[in-house]
Amino acid sequence: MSRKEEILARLRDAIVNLDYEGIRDVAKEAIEAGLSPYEAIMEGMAKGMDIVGQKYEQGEYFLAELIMAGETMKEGLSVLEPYMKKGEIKHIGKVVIGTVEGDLHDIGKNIVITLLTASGFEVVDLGVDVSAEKFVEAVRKHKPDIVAMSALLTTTMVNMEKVVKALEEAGLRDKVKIIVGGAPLTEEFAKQIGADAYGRDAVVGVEICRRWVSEKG
Ligand code: B1M
Repeated sequence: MSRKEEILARLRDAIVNLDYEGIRDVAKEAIEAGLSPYEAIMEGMAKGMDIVGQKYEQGEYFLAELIMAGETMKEGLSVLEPYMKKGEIKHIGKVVIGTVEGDLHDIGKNIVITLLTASGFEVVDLGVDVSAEKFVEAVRKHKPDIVAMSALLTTTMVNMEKVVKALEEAGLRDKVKIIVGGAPLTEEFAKQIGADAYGRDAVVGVEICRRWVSEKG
């Protein structure tokens, strides 16, 4: 196993083992060893989150462990995020983003925000449990190029369609591109609800957003 693989495995394990105290040191080590913060997040910590989800499904972990895993991930991110920020940034576009109504998961959304910001986007974060009305209000107020939505529950992903419909009813649908993301989603689902794209992960999502603003010119 290479040094890089070893550190990625330790980042993954820190999440799986809910090592809130230890993850900061592993994250620092990752940076010192020359790993990019992106790969530390996507190839290390996010892989650990998948395993935590499986353990929860299998009844080995419970809600308390999910909460602790979330907090451990945030702790690791707090070390890595400063290395992703650029100095003076000229904004290339504006994104309004939120986790949809009924859904409190925000780790994936926050990673997307970090990557968008690092890529030069101005981001308006509406937070979690965001209603269709709030999305519409934010589009009116901030006039973004892109609306991004996140959902982690099969019971809340349906609320994404409500946002698309509400934007249509408000006459704002053709003013923005819409991208959706989150573990239970698929490309097909995104098409079905009338979104313009599905972000399989944060990196792909941000690439799509970059392409859209560069096409716009
Ligand atoms: Co929850 N939870 N949870 N949870 N939780 C899941 C989602 C679940 C799959 C676990 C499981 O059963 N295996 C399951 C959903 C089952 C289902 O719907 N079919 C579940 C459940 C059931 C629940 C509760 C109902 C549990 C309960 O109360 N009994 C409850 C619901 C609360 C609510 O929202 N109303 C709940 C609560 C929680 C916590 C609060 C404890 C905590 C969240 C903490 C937080 O977010 N601040 C939590 C956690 C941590 C998880 C798991 C373990 C991890 C989620 C995560 O952060 N993943 C999760 C299992 C899993 O997903 N494997 C689970 C890491 C993150 C980086 O990935 O968010 O997918 P993700 O984001 C990715 C991509 O999807 C994409 O980019 C990100 C980075 O690559 N992406 C976008 C996301 N949004 C995007 C937007 C874009 C582009 C890309 O636009 C540009």
